[in-house]
Amino acid sequence: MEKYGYRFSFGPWNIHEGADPFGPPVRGSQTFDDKLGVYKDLGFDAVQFHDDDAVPNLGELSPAEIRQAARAVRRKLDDHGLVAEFVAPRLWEHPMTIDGGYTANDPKAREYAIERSKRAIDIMGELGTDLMVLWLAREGTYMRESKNVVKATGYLVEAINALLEYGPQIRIAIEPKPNEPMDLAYIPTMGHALALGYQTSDPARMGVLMESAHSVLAGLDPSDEIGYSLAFGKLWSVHLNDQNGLKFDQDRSFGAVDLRRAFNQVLVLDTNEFWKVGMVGLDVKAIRTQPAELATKHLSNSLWVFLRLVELARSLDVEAVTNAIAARDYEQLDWIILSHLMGLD
Ligand code: XUL
Ligand code: MN
Repeated sequence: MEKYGYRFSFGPWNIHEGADPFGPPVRGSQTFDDKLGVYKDLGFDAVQFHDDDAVPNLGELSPAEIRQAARAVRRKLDDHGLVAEFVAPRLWEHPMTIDGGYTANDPKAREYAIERSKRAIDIMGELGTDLMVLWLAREGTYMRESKNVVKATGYLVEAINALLEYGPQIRIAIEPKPNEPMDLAYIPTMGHALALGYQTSDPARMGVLMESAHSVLAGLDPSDEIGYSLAFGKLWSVHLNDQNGLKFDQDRSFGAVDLRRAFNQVLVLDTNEFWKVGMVGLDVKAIRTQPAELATKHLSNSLWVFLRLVELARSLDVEAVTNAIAARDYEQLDWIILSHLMGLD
């Protein structure tokens, strides 16, 4: 399989039992070891982790025991020829994070969130990755008057500064999302995430991860969100997927809803040589109707769509595009793109 220098990743949560807020699991669980076994077969190179994907019972373990457990996971990765791309502290399930982690009103909850994130940095060290992803899931409100946004923004900067100090080698990529699980999130877009990074004690170690579905939920164009962060040299990872309008976060297969929107994401990544900078993460979920034995097609389909769109990006008639732009004939430009995607040129 020609991968054009790209490396691909996904997280164990992307092979999923199919539960949603309205119904129970519909497929059997696969163990972490089972999941590791399919990465290479599907064409993937790297694993994305939440802290407790690597060390499931981390709440009951000492820092030294957490490190030891993470070392065992590293050996499994080595055995499969895989690497860890990033670790993300899961700050949205524990009772201490009901009202948020870093921005909770309760100082004990804020302390919990920072301490737990430090354990995630320990795990990163053992797994051999310098990248932490922060999806700021509950950093926002259900009830706007319940928190003070100026204070909360300060808490976010303080928490990130504490992590940058604890892990002097780490880089942090913020993954913005405008809503879900919160009604309104504090860091909904790439612009918010970038600005927050520049307010921290070490902006050079602060970047972003763009997820297509999250951009669509924010009413924005994912390729513009990618391009904006690339312009600052800050796009360190992506979660490509697709999203049908302003609904729940669907995590559909890449390109499944809007192939042209997917093409434009690949075009901006590829023309800016993203393969030299970061991995292509596919944060996709199999739809609930898939049986367990067919619940990895969303991953392989997404990867193949990405690679085919790289080919289409590279075979685009650049001269025809340039001429159409020069003549301000954007209907012709429209046709060049559509006919290329349909294989008519
Ligand atoms: C949530 C989301 C998460 C993060 C990882 O919508 O995308 O899976 O990507 O914590
Ligand atoms: Mn994601």
